[in-house]
Amino acid sequence: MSESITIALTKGRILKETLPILARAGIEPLEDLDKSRKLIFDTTVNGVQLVVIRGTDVPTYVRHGAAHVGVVGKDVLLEHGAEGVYEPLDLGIARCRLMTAGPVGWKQSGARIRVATKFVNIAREYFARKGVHAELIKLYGAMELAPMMNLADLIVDIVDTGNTLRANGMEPLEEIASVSSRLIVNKAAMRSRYEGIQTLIDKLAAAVEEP
Ligand code: PRT
Ligand code: MG
Repeated sequence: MSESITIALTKGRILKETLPILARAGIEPLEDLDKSRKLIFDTTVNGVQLVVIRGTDVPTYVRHGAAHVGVVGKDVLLEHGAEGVYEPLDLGIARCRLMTAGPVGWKQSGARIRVATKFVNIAREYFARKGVHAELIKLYGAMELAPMMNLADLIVDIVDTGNTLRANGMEPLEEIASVSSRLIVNKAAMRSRYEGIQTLIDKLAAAVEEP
């Protein structure tokens, strides 16, 4: 590839599922990501670099062109916006659902409900669309604790198996969105590095199709 391409990866569970797809596309980090404290990695492909950062920072790096391409959960794109980036490929990994959840058997009594979540934008839009008057309480983690502590009536959170909810006396209620990880691309880079980036998209698309 003539021009370098920097790929911003979401650390954590998405990274674990992204690396095999990259490997099938012929891109492997030259060092073990888990054993290194570095954040930038060269790869087996000359000119292709990986950076490993928090999911919520991935759209920011890609929007500003600091990274040309990124891998991030759809939940992050829905919550923080996807301006300035294309979303050309669903990688089909880290699948889960954004849902409302509440204590088992919970029924709305008053006119308004209190909702604890880290997805305040998604939740605000969801309840507004339903015409439900919801007071949103922003949390940064352990949403399932909020109803038990009488901080909130409901939560909006990511659900996969439902085990976390069940372990805390809660049940999933309504699905807001189905989530998987997406490839995003900086809009200007898509033009200026068209060949390299389109080749990368094609290789990743083929790698996703592989069983
Ligand atoms: O560390 P940070 O604050 O950034 O977030 P995090 O710890 O939630 O990150 P991480 O590594 O878990 O990855 C988050 C991304 O993975 C999300 O943006 C989603 O796109 C995707 N993903 C897929 C999930 C899950 N599945 C998931 N199950 N993210 C979180 N969970 C959590 C959920 O928050 C809940 O606590 O797992 C619990 C529910 O799982 P079940 O199986 O008990 O229902
Ligand atoms: Mg984490």
